[in-house]
Order: sequence, then C-alpha cells, then structure tokens
Amino acid sequence: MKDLKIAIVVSKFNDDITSQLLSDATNTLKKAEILDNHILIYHVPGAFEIPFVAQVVSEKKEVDAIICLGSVIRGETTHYDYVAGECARGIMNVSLQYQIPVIMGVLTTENRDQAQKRTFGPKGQKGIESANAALEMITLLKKLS
Ligand code: INI
Repeated sequence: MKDLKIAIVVSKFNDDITSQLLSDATNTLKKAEILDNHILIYHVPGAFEIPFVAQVVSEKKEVDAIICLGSVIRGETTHYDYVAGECARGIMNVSLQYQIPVIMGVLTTENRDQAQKRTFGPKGQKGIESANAALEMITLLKKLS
C-alpha cells in the first residue's frame, strides 16, 4: 500500500458534513498504510465542480484512484437535481474515460438529517466506505491487468 497515491476531491458546500467525510476517508487511508504525502486533497466550492477537478487530476496520471466527497441536499428548487445529477454523471465519465477508479462519495439526500446519518452513522459512514471502495478497486484493477 505504501506505493499507492490517492487523490481526494472534496466540496466545501455543506462543510459540516464534508469535513467529516474528509477526515474519515483520510484516516481510513492512513490506517491502510497510505503515506501522508501520497494523499492529495483538493477542495472545490460545491459538488458541481467535483468532476472537473477529478478530470484534471486524472489527466496527470499520477494517482491510483480518486475519491470524490460531497453532500448535495435537496432544497425547494430543482437546483438539487442538476447538481446531484451532473456530479454523478461527471464522476462516471471521468472514471470510464481515464480508466481509473473514481469513487462516488457524494451523498445525495432529501434533507440534512439523512446526510448526517450517512456520515456519522447509524446509516453508514460514507467517508470510510469511500476510502475502502477506492482500495478495493485498486486491488481489483491490479488483478485484472
Ligand atoms: N453544492 C453542493 O455541494 N451541495 C448542495 O446541496 C448544493 N445546493 O443545494 O445548491 C450545491 N450547490 C452549489 C453547486 O455545487 C456549485 O458550487 C455552484 O452552483 C457553483 O457552480
């Protein structure tokens, strides 16, 4: 694991949620013996900006996986649908185009309570799950190549 490099692209919007996702993801990677200076963290304003930065990072071909972290909470407008939909689509596009695991650690929830339960428990801990998904995908890719 010591030779692996992993990028994390994390949005600042709903920072009470995303800062926890980030600390859980980085701690999980460190527990898996990923070196501190092999975890590259990029902050973006909101989930909508995540795919662009993930694409720029992918183009450099310097990391083994990218973990995208964010929290999109449905408000009273259709803005949610655009932000959540385009974020998910963009993440998948980058993964397929550059053949690199790009993990969808972006919560899309009806309300803040749901987001909190999927971040802090008991309905999950998305930061930990996302880091583990990245490690699992890297291992799988090594087997396939
Ligand atoms: N960005 C989020 O990450 N989560 C949200 O819930 C959200 N809502 O609800 O509006 C959100 N909007 C900002 C968006 O991601 C962009 O940063 C903004 O539109 C500028 O492009």
